[in-house]
Amino acid sequence: QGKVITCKAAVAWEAGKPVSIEDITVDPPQAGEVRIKVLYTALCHTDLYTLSGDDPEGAFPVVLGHEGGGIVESIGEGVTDVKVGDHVVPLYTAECRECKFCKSGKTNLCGSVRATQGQGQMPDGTRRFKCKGKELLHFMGCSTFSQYTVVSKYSVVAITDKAPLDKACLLGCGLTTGYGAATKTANVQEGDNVAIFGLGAVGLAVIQGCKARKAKQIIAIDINDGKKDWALGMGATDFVNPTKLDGKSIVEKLIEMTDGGCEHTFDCTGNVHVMRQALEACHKGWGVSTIIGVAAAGKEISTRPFQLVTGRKWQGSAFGGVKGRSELPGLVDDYLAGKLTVDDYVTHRKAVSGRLLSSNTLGEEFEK
Ligand code: NAD
Ligand code: DAO
Ligand code: ZN
Repeated sequence: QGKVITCKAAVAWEAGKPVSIEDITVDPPQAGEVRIKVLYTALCHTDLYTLSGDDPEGAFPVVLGHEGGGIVESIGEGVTDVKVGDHVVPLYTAECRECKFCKSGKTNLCGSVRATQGQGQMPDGTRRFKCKGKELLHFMGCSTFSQYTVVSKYSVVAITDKAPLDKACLLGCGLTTGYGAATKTANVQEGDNVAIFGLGAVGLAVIQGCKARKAKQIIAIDINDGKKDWALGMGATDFVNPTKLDGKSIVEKLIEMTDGGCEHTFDCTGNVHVMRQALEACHKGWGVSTIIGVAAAGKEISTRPFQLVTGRKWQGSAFGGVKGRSELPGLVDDYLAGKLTVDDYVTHRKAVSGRLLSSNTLGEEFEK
């Protein structure tokens, strides 16, 4: 039986308050669990959304964070796929290879730890973090805002130690989500015309996926002109700001640019009105729109059913349709082979007790 570890963590005590760096204890991994020394973590909107209190399912106190990179410190009984010293990325989309979902061959969703993960617990219904006499909840099966964390053996994947973990951590969410949505969920084909709404980390990674598939027109859309150079740098062929179209709608503009509409569109904004635009900018008869953005609680999408009757399709994608334990190492290989840009997404870096937090475009908000 391993020892309890005392370390630093960014604890979210209550909704709407900044996280505070605290000394916490992290219990040893139980059967089927892995304790990870977290070396790097990035920051995603979902962490901030939960911290804000706007997520009705958010519970406190909690250790947030789900885009991490670290080294296995110890393992519980029955853990065979990772060993002490392995470089790993925690997975908020688990892969057990045994449940109905995993065995279906139709989805990357997994049912194994779903219920307990949503409640901030380990799969046995208990927790491993304590601070000031209180137990802290886990988050998305990862809790990477801590120097040590404990995850299910189904929620972690070993990657080559040749990949720098301050970059590989970004594959734990945004990049894999966007790249996989284009290459797996949508399965963009050579010559397709595509449009990407919203150019954060996710949208930029969709662009990379479409470029890898040799899409013809890759039209990047954002209300922020500052995203234009980012998008063109990742492989977009055009940039459109929908607020600067002199009365023309973005749907009309895209239909005009692509001679009838796009083969594929992607929502990477989480805005339900944008989701509708993305669907309606699809080509009649065969265009497919993939929703990646997560809308705020209670929001609903709408369109005229005739849009679907006339052959446009609406679908969604979680974690890019990627099965983490089976497929994430391949994406790391693509990164090391220069096929997938990752380094450019690190825009801010912050050290916590000598360890670096690498982060994406939200870095400044985190530092507040
Ligand atoms: P981000 O905030 O960094 O990027 C969103 C971009 O959308 C911004 O550049 C913003 O200017 C742009 N935007 C906002 N309104 C717009 C509009 N009306 N038209 C065009 N562009 C608009 O976000 P991100 O980190 O890239 O994440 C994107 C979305 O994906 C979020 O909703 C996030 O929750 C979701 N997400 C989903 C998954 C999944 O598995 N499905 C995983 C990770 C993130
Ligand atoms: O299986 O019911 C389930 C939950 C799957 C989780 C999918 C998460 C997609 C969005 C995550 C937000 C970004 C981190
Ligand atoms: Zn499963």
